[in-house]
Amino acid sequence: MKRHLMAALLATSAMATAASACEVTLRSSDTHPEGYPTVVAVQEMGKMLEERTNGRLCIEVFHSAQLGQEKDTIEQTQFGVIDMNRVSMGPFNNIIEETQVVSLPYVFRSVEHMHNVMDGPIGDEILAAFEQHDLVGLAYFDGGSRSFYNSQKPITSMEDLAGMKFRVMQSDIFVDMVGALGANATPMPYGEVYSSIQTGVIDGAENNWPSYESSGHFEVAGYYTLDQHLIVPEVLVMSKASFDKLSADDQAIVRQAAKDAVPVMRALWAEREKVSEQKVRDAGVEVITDIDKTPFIEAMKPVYEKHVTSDKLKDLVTRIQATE
Ligand code: BDP
Repeated sequence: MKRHLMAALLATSAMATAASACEVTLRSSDTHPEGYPTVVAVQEMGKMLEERTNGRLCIEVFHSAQLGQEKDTIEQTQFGVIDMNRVSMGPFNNIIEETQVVSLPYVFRSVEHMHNVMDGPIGDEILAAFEQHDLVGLAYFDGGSRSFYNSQKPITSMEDLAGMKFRVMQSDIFVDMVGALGANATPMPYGEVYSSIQTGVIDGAENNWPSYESSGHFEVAGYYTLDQHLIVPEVLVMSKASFDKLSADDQAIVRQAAKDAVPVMRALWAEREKVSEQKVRDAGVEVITDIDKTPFIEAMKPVYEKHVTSDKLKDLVTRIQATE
């Protein structure tokens, strides 16, 4: 934490001189590299802000985990050291109860179903839950669907996963999800996954096409099985401390610009999924598409039983499942 805090503070002072054209430059964190859909979408949001506030507000995106790994940057955003953060909902699970329901395996039937839920009242309700945790939920971004990849062998059924070691995002739900499939989960920061696969500390991980490609994980884990166990939305949040410093007018402009960045992000995402898939296929990755998801879905029962216990979460899950 301390090291990251230092890095963030140094970046802050560097920004103060570099972005002198803007009255306030909001520092936004992203683990992904320059050109990744989430990074570009927040940069586009920044352009909207600058235009709509006549240069009063700008955004600088610190991509490629320059400000640290997600668990730490989330803390820093809660403290107001970082102004904005684009993160998967997964790392929020252990902090904000409501985010757990959208991180449950197979809770969404499709990306379209996820959009319908997140674009409606349930999505708004979950965004509002961030406020009790020193964060302002601004908008949801796409994260496609996540599937397992590994360095050892083609996985064609649940049985093939037995005893294998997979990295998961730092959330108890994902640890239990992997356990319920008969494999072992190792929660670790995204930035450590490449070398951990390379050195054999883990056999693989799980992610969507763009992350599998941009992280280079496909270079060290050449078997990708499209079991699509998770469709976890991503979220753009702002530090409540930073948000509260803005005038009511500027707060409204920030909220609107975030919403307006969503269609930009979705278009970029759809395109990048295809490009990333092609790139890893061209690199010779073995992609297993013929997989029966039914046993995977059935194996998730104990995960739901363990994690969906409060009335609030039960109600949310029921409403998600009832959404078209
Ligand atoms: C990517 C998400 C990113 C997560 C990463 C992970 O966009 O927010 O950090 O997965 O697996 O798909 O940690």
